[in-house]
Amino acid sequence: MRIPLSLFLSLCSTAIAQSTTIPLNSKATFLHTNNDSGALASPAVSLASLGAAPGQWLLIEQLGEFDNGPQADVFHSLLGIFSADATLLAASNLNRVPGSIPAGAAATTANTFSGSQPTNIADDFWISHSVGKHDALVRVPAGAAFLFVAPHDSLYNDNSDPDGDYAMRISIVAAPAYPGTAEDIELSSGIDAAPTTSPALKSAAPGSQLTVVVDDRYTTTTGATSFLFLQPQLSPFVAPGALADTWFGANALLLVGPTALPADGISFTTSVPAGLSGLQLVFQGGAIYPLARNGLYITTEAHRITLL
Ligand SMILES: [Ca+2]
Ligand SMILES: [Ca+2]
Ligand SMILES: [Ca+2]
Repeated sequence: MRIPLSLFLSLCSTAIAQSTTIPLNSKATFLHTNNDSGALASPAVSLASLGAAPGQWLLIEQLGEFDNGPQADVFHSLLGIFSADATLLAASNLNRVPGSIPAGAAATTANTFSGSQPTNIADDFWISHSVGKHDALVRVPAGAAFLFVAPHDSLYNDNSDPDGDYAMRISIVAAPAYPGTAEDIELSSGIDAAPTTSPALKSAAPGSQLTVVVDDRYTTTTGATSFLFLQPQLSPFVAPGALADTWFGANALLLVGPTALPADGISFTTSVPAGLSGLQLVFQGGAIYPLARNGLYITTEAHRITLL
Protein backbone atom coordinates (compact mmCIF):
# COMPACT_ATOMS: atom_id res chain seq x y z
CA MET A 1 0.00 0.00 0.00
CA ARG A 2 1.26 3.46 -0.86
CA ILE A 3 0.71 6.28 1.62
CA PRO A 4 0.66 9.87 0.29
CA LEU A 5 3.71 11.81 1.48
CA SER A 6 1.59 14.50 3.11
CA LEU A 7 -0.27 11.91 5.20
CA PHE A 8 3.01 10.18 6.09
CA LEU A 9 4.53 13.48 7.26
CA SER A 10 1.49 14.38 9.29
CA LEU A 11 1.56 10.96 10.96
CA CYS A 12 5.26 11.46 11.71
CA SER A 13 4.73 14.89 13.21
CA THR A 14 2.04 13.47 15.48
CA ALA A 15 4.31 10.68 16.62
CA ILE A 16 7.39 12.85 17.00
CA ALA A 17 7.81 15.92 19.17
CA GLN A 18 5.55 18.92 18.90
CA SER A 19 7.88 21.86 18.19
CA THR A 20 7.43 25.63 18.23
CA THR A 21 10.08 28.11 17.05
CA ILE A 22 9.93 31.54 18.65
CA PRO A 23 12.06 34.46 17.32
CA LEU A 24 13.94 36.27 20.11
CA ASN A 25 14.91 39.90 20.61
CA SER A 26 18.47 40.02 21.99
CA LYS A 27 17.66 43.30 23.82
CA ALA A 28 14.89 41.66 25.88
CA THR A 29 15.58 40.40 29.40
CA PHE A 30 13.97 39.37 32.68
CA LEU A 31 17.13 40.27 34.60
CA HIS A 32 17.64 43.50 36.51
CA THR A 33 19.20 46.24 34.37
CA ASN A 34 20.75 49.59 35.26
CA ASN A 35 21.33 52.61 32.99
CA ASP A 36 20.19 50.44 30.09
CA SER A 37 17.27 52.38 28.67
CA GLY A 38 17.19 50.47 25.38
CA ALA A 39 16.70 47.15 27.16
CA LEU A 40 13.31 45.53 26.55
CA ALA A 41 11.10 43.33 28.73
CA SER A 42 11.12 39.62 27.89
CA PRO A 43 7.65 38.54 26.77
CA ALA A 44 5.95 35.77 28.77
CA VAL A 45 5.67 32.59 26.71
CA SER A 46 2.49 30.73 27.60
CA LEU A 47 3.22 27.03 28.12
CA ALA A 48 -0.39 26.17 27.33
CA SER A 49 0.00 27.83 23.93
CA LEU A 50 2.80 25.35 23.23
CA GLY A 51 0.67 22.44 24.43
CA ALA A 52 2.97 22.01 27.44
CA ALA A 53 1.99 21.39 31.05
CA PRO A 54 3.76 20.69 34.36
CA GLY A 55 5.42 17.28 34.46
CA GLN A 56 6.12 17.23 30.72
CA TRP A 57 9.66 17.34 29.37
CA LEU A 58 10.78 20.14 27.06
CA LEU A 59 13.80 20.27 24.80
CA ILE A 60 14.62 23.97 24.45
CA GLU A 61 17.19 24.80 21.77
CA GLN A 62 18.76 28.19 21.13
CA LEU A 63 19.03 28.82 17.39
CA GLY A 64 21.18 31.35 15.54
CA GLU A 65 23.45 33.96 17.08
CA PHE A 66 23.26 37.56 18.27
CA ASP A 67 25.71 40.45 18.49
CA ASN A 68 26.38 41.39 22.13
CA GLY A 69 27.41 44.96 21.20
CA PRO A 70 31.18 45.23 21.24
CA GLN A 71 31.76 42.22 19.01
CA ALA A 72 29.89 40.46 16.19
CA ASP A 73 26.82 38.36 15.38
CA VAL A 74 28.43 35.22 16.83
CA PHE A 75 27.05 34.82 20.36
CA HIS A 76 25.08 31.89 21.71
CA SER A 77 23.42 32.45 25.06
CA LEU A 78 20.01 31.95 26.61
CA LEU A 79 18.62 31.86 30.13
CA GLY A 80 15.13 30.71 31.08
CA ILE A 81 12.88 31.06 34.11
CA PHE A 82 9.51 29.41 34.72
CA SER A 83 6.70 31.34 36.34
CA ALA A 84 3.24 30.68 37.70
CA ASP A 85 2.01 33.86 35.97
CA ALA A 86 2.92 36.33 33.23
CA THR A 87 4.01 39.13 35.56
CA LEU A 88 7.37 40.77 34.82
CA LEU A 89 8.19 43.65 37.17
CA ALA A 90 10.11 46.80 36.21
CA ALA A 91 13.82 46.48 35.38
CA SER A 92 14.71 48.40 38.57
CA ASN A 93 13.83 45.29 40.63
CA LEU A 94 16.38 42.56 41.28
CA ASN A 95 13.77 39.80 41.17
CA ARG A 96 11.44 40.77 38.32
CA VAL A 97 9.59 37.45 38.13
CA PRO A 98 7.58 37.25 41.38
CA GLY A 99 5.93 33.99 40.31
CA SER A 100 9.22 32.24 39.52
CA ILE A 101 9.57 28.49 40.06
CA PRO A 102 13.01 26.84 40.22
CA ALA A 103 14.01 24.30 37.56
CA GLY A 104 16.97 23.35 35.41
CA ALA A 105 20.69 24.10 35.72
CA ALA A 106 21.00 27.09 38.07
CA ALA A 107 22.54 30.09 36.30
CA THR A 108 24.75 32.60 38.07
CA THR A 109 24.48 35.90 36.21
CA ALA A 110 26.95 38.77 35.97
CA ASN A 111 26.55 42.21 37.50
CA THR A 112 25.26 45.08 35.35
CA PHE A 113 27.82 46.77 33.06
CA SER A 114 26.79 50.14 34.45
CA GLY A 115 27.22 50.42 38.20
CA SER A 116 28.08 46.72 38.74
CA GLN A 117 24.74 45.99 40.38
CA PRO A 118 23.88 42.34 41.17
CA THR A 119 21.48 40.61 38.78
CA ASN A 120 21.65 37.08 40.11
CA ILE A 121 18.38 35.42 41.15
CA ALA A 122 17.85 31.85 42.32
CA ASP A 123 15.36 30.30 39.94
CA ASP A 124 16.70 30.92 36.41
CA PHE A 125 18.50 28.24 34.40
CA TRP A 126 20.89 27.77 31.51
CA ILE A 127 19.37 26.93 28.15
CA SER A 128 22.42 27.95 26.10
CA HIS A 129 25.87 28.85 27.40
CA SER A 130 28.40 30.86 25.39
CA VAL A 131 31.10 28.20 25.86
CA GLY A 132 28.84 25.22 26.66
CA LYS A 133 25.88 23.44 25.08
CA HIS A 134 23.13 25.39 23.34
CA ASP A 135 20.08 23.43 24.50
CA ALA A 136 18.42 22.18 27.67
CA LEU A 137 16.18 19.28 28.55
CA VAL A 138 13.93 20.33 31.43
CA ARG A 139 10.81 19.04 33.15
CA VAL A 140 8.15 21.72 33.50
CA PRO A 141 7.93 22.23 37.28
CA ALA A 142 4.65 21.99 39.20
CA GLY A 143 2.71 25.25 39.05
CA ALA A 144 4.51 26.66 36.00
CA ALA A 145 2.36 28.27 33.31
CA PHE A 146 4.81 30.68 31.63
CA LEU A 147 8.45 30.83 30.55
CA PHE A 148 10.61 33.95 30.22
CA VAL A 149 13.93 33.81 28.36
CA ALA A 150 16.84 36.22 27.84
CA PRO A 151 20.43 36.15 26.65
CA HIS A 152 22.93 36.34 29.49
CA ASP A 153 24.40 39.84 29.23
CA SER A 154 25.30 42.81 31.42
CA LEU A 155 24.16 45.50 28.95
CA TYR A 156 21.22 44.88 26.63
CA ASN A 157 20.65 48.10 24.68
CA ASP A 158 23.71 47.52 22.46
CA ASN A 159 22.62 44.04 21.38
CA SER A 160 21.48 43.29 17.85
CA ASP A 161 20.81 40.45 15.44
CA PRO A 162 21.61 41.70 11.91
CA ASP A 163 20.48 38.52 10.16
CA GLY A 164 17.46 37.93 12.40
CA ASP A 165 18.23 34.29 13.22
CA TYR A 166 18.33 34.48 17.03
CA ALA A 167 15.48 32.23 18.21
CA MET A 168 14.49 29.29 20.37
CA ARG A 169 12.77 26.06 19.45
CA ILE A 170 10.73 24.37 22.15
CA SER A 171 9.80 20.72 21.64
CA ILE A 172 7.62 18.61 23.88
CA VAL A 173 9.51 15.35 24.17
CA ALA A 174 9.03 11.97 25.83
CA ALA A 175 10.33 11.65 29.37
CA PRO A 176 13.80 10.09 29.55
CA ALA A 177 13.80 6.37 30.35
CA TYR A 178 15.81 6.96 33.52
CA PRO A 179 15.78 10.71 34.21
CA GLY A 180 18.29 12.48 36.41
CA THR A 181 17.86 15.92 37.95
CA ALA A 182 18.30 17.58 34.51
CA GLU A 183 20.90 20.14 35.64
CA ASP A 184 24.49 20.85 34.56
CA ILE A 185 25.75 17.28 34.23
CA GLU A 186 25.19 14.61 31.61
CA LEU A 187 26.17 11.04 30.84
CA SER A 188 27.26 9.75 27.44
CA SER A 189 27.90 6.15 26.47
CA GLY A 190 29.46 4.59 23.41
CA ILE A 191 30.13 1.08 22.17
CA ASP A 192 32.98 1.06 19.64
CA ALA A 193 31.97 4.66 18.92
CA ALA A 194 32.13 8.17 20.33
CA PRO A 195 29.91 8.38 23.44
CA THR A 196 26.46 9.93 22.95
CA THR A 197 23.80 11.12 25.38
CA SER A 198 21.09 9.38 23.37
CA PRO A 199 19.83 6.70 23.18
CA ALA A 200 19.95 5.74 26.85
CA LEU A 201 19.49 2.07 25.96
CA LYS A 202 22.30 0.40 24.06
CA SER A 203 23.71 -3.09 23.64
CA ALA A 204 27.32 -4.30 23.56
CA ALA A 205 28.81 -7.45 22.07
CA PRO A 206 31.72 -9.33 23.66
CA GLY A 207 35.04 -7.74 22.73
CA SER A 208 33.52 -4.34 22.04
CA GLN A 209 34.92 -1.25 23.72
CA LEU A 210 32.44 0.36 26.12
CA THR A 211 33.06 3.97 27.17
CA VAL A 212 31.01 6.04 29.61
CA VAL A 213 31.65 9.75 30.20
CA VAL A 214 30.17 12.12 32.79
CA ASP A 215 30.64 15.80 32.00
CA ASP A 216 29.03 19.17 32.57
CA ARG A 217 26.93 20.85 29.85
CA TYR A 218 27.42 24.53 30.65
CA THR A 219 30.86 24.46 32.38
CA THR A 220 29.35 25.56 35.71
CA THR A 221 29.97 22.33 37.67
CA THR A 222 33.63 21.84 36.76
CA GLY A 223 35.41 21.09 40.05
CA ALA A 224 32.30 19.76 41.80
CA THR A 225 32.74 16.45 43.64
CA SER A 226 31.63 13.97 41.00
CA PHE A 227 31.08 10.24 40.71
CA LEU A 228 30.05 7.47 38.31
CA PHE A 229 28.03 4.49 39.56
CA LEU A 230 27.49 1.12 37.90
CA GLN A 231 24.72 -1.21 38.90
CA PRO A 232 25.03 -4.64 37.24
CA GLN A 233 21.77 -6.60 37.24
CA LEU A 234 20.04 -9.46 35.47
CA SER A 235 16.62 -7.87 34.99
CA PRO A 236 16.09 -5.19 32.34
CA PHE A 237 13.75 -3.48 34.80
CA VAL A 238 15.62 -0.71 36.60
CA ALA A 239 14.15 0.23 39.96
CA PRO A 240 14.42 3.85 41.12
CA GLY A 241 17.07 4.34 43.80
CA ALA A 242 16.35 5.40 47.36
CA LEU A 243 17.52 8.95 46.58
CA ALA A 244 15.38 11.08 44.25
CA ASP A 245 16.41 10.99 40.58
CA THR A 246 18.79 8.06 41.06
CA TRP A 247 18.74 4.60 39.45
CA PHE A 248 21.11 2.58 41.58
CA GLY A 249 20.84 0.70 44.85
CA ALA A 250 23.03 -0.14 47.82
CA ASN A 251 24.90 -2.83 45.85
CA ALA A 252 26.01 -0.48 43.06
CA LEU A 253 29.72 -0.11 42.33
CA LEU A 254 31.39 3.28 42.55
CA LEU A 255 33.43 3.17 39.32
CA VAL A 256 34.90 6.68 39.44
CA GLY A 257 35.07 9.22 42.24
CA PRO A 258 34.46 10.98 44.40
CA THR A 259 36.69 13.34 42.45
CA ALA A 260 36.69 16.99 41.36
CA LEU A 261 34.99 17.04 37.94
CA PRO A 262 37.70 17.85 35.36
CA ALA A 263 36.89 20.25 32.51
CA ASP A 264 36.59 17.31 30.12
CA GLY A 265 34.67 15.10 32.54
CA ILE A 266 35.31 11.71 34.11
CA SER A 267 35.25 8.53 32.09
CA PHE A 268 35.32 4.75 32.31
CA THR A 269 36.34 2.39 29.52
CA THR A 270 36.30 -1.38 29.41
CA SER A 271 36.42 -4.22 26.92
CA VAL A 272 33.15 -6.17 27.20
CA PRO A 273 33.88 -9.72 28.43
CA ALA A 274 32.40 -12.84 26.84
CA GLY A 275 30.05 -15.13 28.76
CA LEU A 276 27.90 -12.42 30.36
CA SER A 277 25.09 -12.36 27.80
CA GLY A 278 21.93 -10.82 29.22
CA LEU A 279 23.68 -8.89 31.97
CA GLN A 280 22.40 -5.32 32.27
CA LEU A 281 24.84 -2.53 33.12
CA VAL A 282 23.14 0.57 34.50
CA PHE A 283 25.39 3.64 34.61
CA GLN A 284 24.61 6.95 36.30
CA GLY A 285 26.78 9.94 37.15
CA GLY A 286 26.32 12.82 39.52
CA ALA A 287 27.96 15.46 41.63
CA ILE A 288 27.62 17.21 44.94
CA TYR A 289 26.77 20.78 43.97
CA PRO A 290 25.84 23.76 46.16
CA LEU A 291 23.36 25.17 43.61
CA ALA A 292 21.58 21.82 43.13
CA ARG A 293 17.82 22.26 43.02
CA ASN A 294 17.44 19.62 45.74
CA GLY A 295 20.04 21.44 47.83
CA LEU A 296 22.64 18.66 47.70
CA TYR A 297 23.31 16.78 44.46
CA ILE A 298 22.72 16.65 40.72
CA THR A 299 22.45 13.48 38.66
CA THR A 300 22.70 12.54 35.00
CA GLU A 301 20.17 10.51 33.12
CA ALA A 302 21.06 6.81 33.58
CA HIS A 303 21.97 4.56 30.65
CA ARG A 304 21.32 0.81 30.47
CA ILE A 305 23.68 -1.30 28.38
CA THR A 306 22.57 -4.85 27.56
CA LEU A 307 25.47 -7.27 27.13
CA LEU A 308 25.02 -9.57 24.12
CA1 LIG B 1 22.21 36.47 14.11
CA1 LIG C 1 25.42 43.75 25.22
CA1 LIG D 1 20.63 32.98 38.81
